[in-house]
Amino acid sequence: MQTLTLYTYFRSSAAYRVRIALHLKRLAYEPRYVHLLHDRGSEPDYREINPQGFVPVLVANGLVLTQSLAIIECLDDVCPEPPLLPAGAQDRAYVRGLAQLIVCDVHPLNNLRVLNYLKNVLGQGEEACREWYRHWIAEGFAALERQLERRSSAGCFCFGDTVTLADLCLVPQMYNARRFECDLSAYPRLQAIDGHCSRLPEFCLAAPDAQPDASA
Ligand SMILES: N[C@@H](CCC(=O)N[C@@H](CS)C(=O)NCC(=O)O)C(=O)O
Repeated sequence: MQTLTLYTYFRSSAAYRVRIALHLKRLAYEPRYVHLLHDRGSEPDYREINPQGFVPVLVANGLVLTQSLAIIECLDDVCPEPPLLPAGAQDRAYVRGLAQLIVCDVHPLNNLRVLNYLKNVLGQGEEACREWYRHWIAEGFAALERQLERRSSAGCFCFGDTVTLADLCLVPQMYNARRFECDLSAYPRLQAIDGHCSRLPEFCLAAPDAQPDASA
């Protein structure tokens, strides 16, 4: 991959997943900042780039790639080191299942457009929206914690001793949960994994507060 441009927003957890992958793969990229709260940033018409209006988008050698999991798996295919999925078919499915629990079943319910709809169209107040947010985090995290407990693979990460796709999805969701003051005390495994990941330089470089647009 020669030229990589990432459309990103510091607080976007989907973009955060891709930033971690890019740092783990040691792939340099040019960031383009899309301010989700300010009419999709200064891009002339961001929906020309991504008709959904979401970040992240990765433009790789001129080709527009959307959807964080698709982007990360593409990076993993093209730059296999370090691998973000285990070798065996069943283990790969297991790790993808953990990732999708977050990406498909938790994150979309708490997306900006959903919160805006609750607030602006259905007339829900700030506290009701926060309650909604916390509810879906609690449901998803409880299931994920149980799933990790059941498999109880030794190691510091979601799957054994190496970082996988599941960790790339968990850490940004933990960041979101803290931002919305969710009670995380019932998820000791998730907290421990998040703690291990957050000490790795690649995760630190990708973190929201480390992004130049965090202070814009
Ligand atoms: N399934 C997409 C979700 C992308 C997504 O929801 N991005 C959020 C930021 S984390 C966004 O752009 N939201 C804008 C909105 O909700 O209006 C992915 O994994 O890339």
